[in-house]
Amino acid sequence: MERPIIDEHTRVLVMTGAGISAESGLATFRGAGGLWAGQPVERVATPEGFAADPALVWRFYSQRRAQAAAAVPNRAHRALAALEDRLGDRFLLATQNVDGLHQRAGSRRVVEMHGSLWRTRCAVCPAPPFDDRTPVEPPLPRCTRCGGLLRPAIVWFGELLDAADMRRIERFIVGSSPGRAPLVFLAVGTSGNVWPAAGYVGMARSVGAVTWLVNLEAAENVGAFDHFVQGPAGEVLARLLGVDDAV
Ligand code: BJW
Ligand code: ZN
Repeated sequence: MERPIIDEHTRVLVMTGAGISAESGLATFRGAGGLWAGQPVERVATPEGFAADPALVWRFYSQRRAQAAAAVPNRAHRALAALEDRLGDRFLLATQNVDGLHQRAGSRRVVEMHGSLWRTRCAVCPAPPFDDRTPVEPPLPRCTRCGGLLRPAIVWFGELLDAADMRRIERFIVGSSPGRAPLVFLAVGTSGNVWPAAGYVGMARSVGAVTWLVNLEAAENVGAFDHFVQGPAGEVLARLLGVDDAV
């Protein structure tokens, strides 16, 4: 079977989405049985939705906190942690996921592009986000600095991603150049629907990266990839990355 060529010069940028946590029992967003099936996403994944009904949004995220706390990392998370052990600073993992399962599998060079389920911040003032694992119920918690409502530290639709996070990903990409430090771009378990995440494959190609997609079905941006391996992330990554981890 064909595999990405990863030698002592190769740098690897991995982009993961909800599909990588599916084998840990966490629901993906889109499609039948997804988190958004039967629910308009604007109600729970936009600042306007939070302003309209903060208790509903907190209920949704409190359930997600409980589900993610009960989940354990799977083979796919572990395969990427093992790859990072091998590559060190030649590895970066950009995840759209907010569940923290990559870190629990041992990944350290992780950019959480869409924030984290495990942090809370003020919806009004720039008080720094803080670690928070508790489910939230009414009366909803308020900021000790300004009295505004607290909210999950998640990037919702229409909100800017953290500029430092984006710079870190872009620097990693431009740190490679054709013929010098070859770059492999590997996307796993993502629908390729949401920007800017869906656009990084194009940026990687522009510096000569070889691009791979591992997904259960063809992603929206599948045409931007050199290789598409269809299948469940755990099994496919173990094969592609040569990790012998059948547990
Ligand atoms: C498996 C599997 C298994 C299942 N193995 N695979 C440019 C063009 C067009 C629009 C825009 C644009 N730039 C910005 C926008 C607007 C917007 C956007 O992208 N809209 C699109 C929907 C069109 N983007 C934004 O608003 C972003 N902000 C921004 O760019 O600011 C500047 C700006 C603002 C406004 C206008 C213009 C510029 C912010 C995006 C934040 C997204 N946040 C969310 C919600 C977080 C809340 C939460 O976690 O609760 O993040 S959206 C949701 O989608 C979540 C996910 O991280 C994200 C991606 O989803 P993902 O991971 O792809 O999951 P699924 O469920 O869609 O797919 C799973 C896949 O796995 C499937 O394909 C399965 O087949 C597969 N699979 N089992 C392998 N076992
Ligand atoms: Zn505040």
